[in-house]
Amino acid sequence: MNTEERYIAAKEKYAELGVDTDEVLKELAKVKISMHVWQGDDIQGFLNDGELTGGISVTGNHPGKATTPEELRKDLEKAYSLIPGKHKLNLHAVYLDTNEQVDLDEIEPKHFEKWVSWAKEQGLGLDFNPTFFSHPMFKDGFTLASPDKKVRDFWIEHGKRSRKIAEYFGKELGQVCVNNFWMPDGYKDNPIDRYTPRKRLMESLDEIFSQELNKEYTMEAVESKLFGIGAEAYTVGTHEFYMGYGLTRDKLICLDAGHFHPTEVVSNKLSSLSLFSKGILLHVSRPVRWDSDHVVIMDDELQEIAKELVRNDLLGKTNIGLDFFDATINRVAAWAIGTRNTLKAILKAMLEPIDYLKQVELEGDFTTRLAMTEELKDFPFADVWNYYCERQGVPVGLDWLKVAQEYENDVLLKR
Ligand code: RNT
Ligand code: ZN
Repeated sequence: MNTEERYIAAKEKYAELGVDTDEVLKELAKVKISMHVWQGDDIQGFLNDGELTGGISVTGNHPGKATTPEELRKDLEKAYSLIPGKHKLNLHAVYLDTNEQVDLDEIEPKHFEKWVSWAKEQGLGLDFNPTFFSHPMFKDGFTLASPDKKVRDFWIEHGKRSRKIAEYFGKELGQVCVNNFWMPDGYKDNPIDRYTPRKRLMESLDEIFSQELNKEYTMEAVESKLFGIGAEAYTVGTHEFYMGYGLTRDKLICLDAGHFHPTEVVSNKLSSLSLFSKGILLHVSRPVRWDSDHVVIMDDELQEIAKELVRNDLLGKTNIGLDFFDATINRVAAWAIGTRNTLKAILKAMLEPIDYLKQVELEGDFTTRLAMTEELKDFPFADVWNYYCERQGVPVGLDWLKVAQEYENDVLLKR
């Protein structure tokens, strides 16, 4: 049987449950994933060749890493060619593309013009992140919450400038640019004063956000974290801090799947958060024992996140971003695996007879609920996925790996 014949058989099987696979594929085509630029070069960027510092680290040295914006864009094009649908790219401030020598407190939209024209050419949207790490002004583990006003002012200026760039992206590309704020501020060991740094962070953020920007162009998100390398005992921007901050300041809350206690899951937070927040930003990641940012695989939590988004009709108010970085494998393949898995999990969630399952739950028929959700695990969702890939003109099944390997031999290994 070819891909289409398999699809037709799968379509019949899902139709028995009342699920219309053609409709599902139309819905899936509307889902945009914001693919993160930083998987392409291990969060190096082009501002300096400094070491990665500030609560994040990348391990591995697979050959062929992009070292110029041109190389990185070529790699991204290859990755997008392996992923069905039209998506977004998530940039970080250190990925500026300019010959000018500018520091983070001097960046302007013009330093990102080349990314914008490339995004237009590729039909991609853009998201953005100010970079509050890997910089000499990251002093004693602090940026916006620093006790030193000079340090705070440097980063406040950077934050303000990042907003202008995000606004420019949104205006140019005709789709909202989500600008996400994460900073690693914290102490390695137990602090005496947990309160004052948080107050400083709140005040710094308020200053950054003091100017109103057009929400059709850009929206801001704030990302919490339980701990980071070097900030194990105390991280200023915890979940509670940003729940309070985001909800009172009309910001999106960013939930990174790796930023919580090891048995705490973001999937269980989405329904609550959605009752109170205007929108959500997800950093889909995979923590292995800690915030390790492994490539996203089709594990239980990924499927649970997808089910929450689909069952609760949250796709419209959720911005789905990815956040992982593995330098031990082909970086283009890493993008392809993580992004395809995220889409595939959403498809799988869309293929459930949701109304029926909600009904049996309401009626207290927990036996049917369990029997059916278990049986659904064996349904032929991969046949639907493969057909979707074929229709979208991207490789079916494992065929994408050959393309990535050829690219590695022809391009990456020659760098
Ligand atoms: C770090 C945060 C943050 C970064 C990116 C590069 O723990 O998850 O989102 O990964 O800003
Ligand atoms: Zn993140």
